[in-house]
Amino acid sequence: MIRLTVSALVLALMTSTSVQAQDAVGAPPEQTRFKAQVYEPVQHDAATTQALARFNNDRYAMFIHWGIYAQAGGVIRGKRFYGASEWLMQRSKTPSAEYLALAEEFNPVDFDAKAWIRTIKAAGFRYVVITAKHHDGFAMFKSAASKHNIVDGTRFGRDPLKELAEAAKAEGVGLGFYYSQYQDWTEPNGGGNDWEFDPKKTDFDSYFNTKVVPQVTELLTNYGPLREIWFDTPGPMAPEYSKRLRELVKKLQPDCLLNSRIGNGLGDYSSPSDSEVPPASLVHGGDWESVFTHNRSWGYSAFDNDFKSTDTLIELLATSASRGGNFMLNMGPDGRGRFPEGAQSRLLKVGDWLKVNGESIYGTTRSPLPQTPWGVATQRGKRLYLHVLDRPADGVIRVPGLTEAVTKVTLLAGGAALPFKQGDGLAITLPKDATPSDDLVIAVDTREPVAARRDQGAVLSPVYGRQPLDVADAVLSEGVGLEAVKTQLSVDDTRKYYTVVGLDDPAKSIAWTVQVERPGDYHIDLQYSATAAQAGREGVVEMNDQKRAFGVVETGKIERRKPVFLAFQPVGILHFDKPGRYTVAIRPQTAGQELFAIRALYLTPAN
Ligand code: H79
Repeated sequence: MIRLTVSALVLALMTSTSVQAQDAVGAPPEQTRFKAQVYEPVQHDAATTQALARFNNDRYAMFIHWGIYAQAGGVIRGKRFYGASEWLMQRSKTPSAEYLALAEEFNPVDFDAKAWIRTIKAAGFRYVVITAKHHDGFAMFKSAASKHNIVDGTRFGRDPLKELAEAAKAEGVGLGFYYSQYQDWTEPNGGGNDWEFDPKKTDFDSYFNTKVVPQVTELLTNYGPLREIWFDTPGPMAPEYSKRLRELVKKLQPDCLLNSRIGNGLGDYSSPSDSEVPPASLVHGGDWESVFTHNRSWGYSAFDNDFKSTDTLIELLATSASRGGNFMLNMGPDGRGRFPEGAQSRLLKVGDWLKVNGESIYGTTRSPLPQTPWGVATQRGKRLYLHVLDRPADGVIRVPGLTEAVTKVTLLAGGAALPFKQGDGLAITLPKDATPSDDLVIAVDTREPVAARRDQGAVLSPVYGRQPLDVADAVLSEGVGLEAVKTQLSVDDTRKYYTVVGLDDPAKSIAWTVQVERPGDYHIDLQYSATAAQAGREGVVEMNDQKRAFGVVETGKIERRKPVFLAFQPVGILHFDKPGRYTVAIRPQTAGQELFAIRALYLTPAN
């Protein structure tokens, strides 16, 4: 099971999936670091506020990437392109006429809207967002604005979005559409196709008026009420276009939500980077929806069966909910209109888990607790849900500092009461026969709602392994700032993590509070990257009067679209002589260069 804190990111460096949309178009090619986004509550009009209440109640959504790229499945002219199959045309620099020939073969005779919606419902998804038009410009719906649409341009001749809208409505599943509003590779005036069209001659205004406006109007007029329009890659699109799009959508359907990728700060809710759940410490409220794809491609890829396990999906869902956000999971149906078996079987298992444990996800609010080593929490009034993702060796789940009177503790699955003690916090004993692979959910009922205590610091205990302290969770002294870095995992797959800038003087530091459960020793390891100029810089890890000095080694530069190499450097041992709260800090020993680009400090029991 992958923890979503830093340990997951470490694993992700070698294994995982995704791409970052915001900088797909428009970001300077040399940019390697990005502003860290903070999630804050925002004021909205009444219709939007109401729609967001439902959005936050839903928590779990299905994302579907389906287009004529599914027919190719990642292969063109006999050559395989790894990763995002919906980018096939761009990756292979195929001219429009040749790419659009895929439409002549595309005939998804196995498409069955009712069966799709049945699966979506059984899998526990509350709404579904499907690609109406991706960057390739081919519309998966009947459109008068472009002949490149599934009804007029394929022998299939049906409108799958219409059929899906009807089936979704009948089953009470919400519907939304993905629409690529800037990139359109088969339109000479659309964005993104520099292999065929001269960007200097692109008349974006004409494209916007003759295709985007009419198609978005069709989508909001012909398919009933929509939950959201999911725009993507605004690139360099001017604010007036985002504004016009927003006004158009809200005029036609005032309660249709818009994601932040409409561009220019005009969305109703935030879309973090593709495949990112924001760090808990950066979420101060607000509305957001994380998107992940089940394997490594968003569209169907014939040679990608790397589907995330059921446990990982539940963990992503629970972690998003614990931070107050939605989890939208993508899958790419194939050229015949079938959900890949490897995806479907796992999705249905998540659905089975939700049938028993859905109460801990739907309609919950974010965790009031600080980082806990056993997993994450969600809340509903006077009930707290503890998602046990990593079972402690001694089978005791501790919630330090929980002072509200606990009336009852039960296992959500089956409802068995669990023994607990309340003193200095809450300690719950897990049943011995619990299956290790389950995401066990424990319901804790309290007399008063558990109050927010997110700043109490991470828990250190010898019953857990290594405890990551992420820089996103650190207290930064004045002059030190948080930034995001992207590391390339594979050809088209990046992962975001955080680092700090400005750590260049002994007066500056980054620090974490930790809550020590039992006295003991902990090994320190530092995870960072450093350039040749930073090699040999000296720093110190401090805790009270214990100081552990270290020297920095070179790992290499952070370069766009390349893997970032990270040192994992042992520094020494810290001794905590009694239970309680401690501050662990890092500072440079001398003024000069930045010390390093640190990502996390790890503390590992060292008895
Ligand atoms: O729709 C899915 C992606 O196709 C879309 N967002 C999700 C939801 C997306 N658009 N842009 N990006 C993701 C980021 C693009 C990254 C790129 Fe590349 C890196 C473009 C060119 C280099 C990856 C690798 C895609 C083509 C090659």
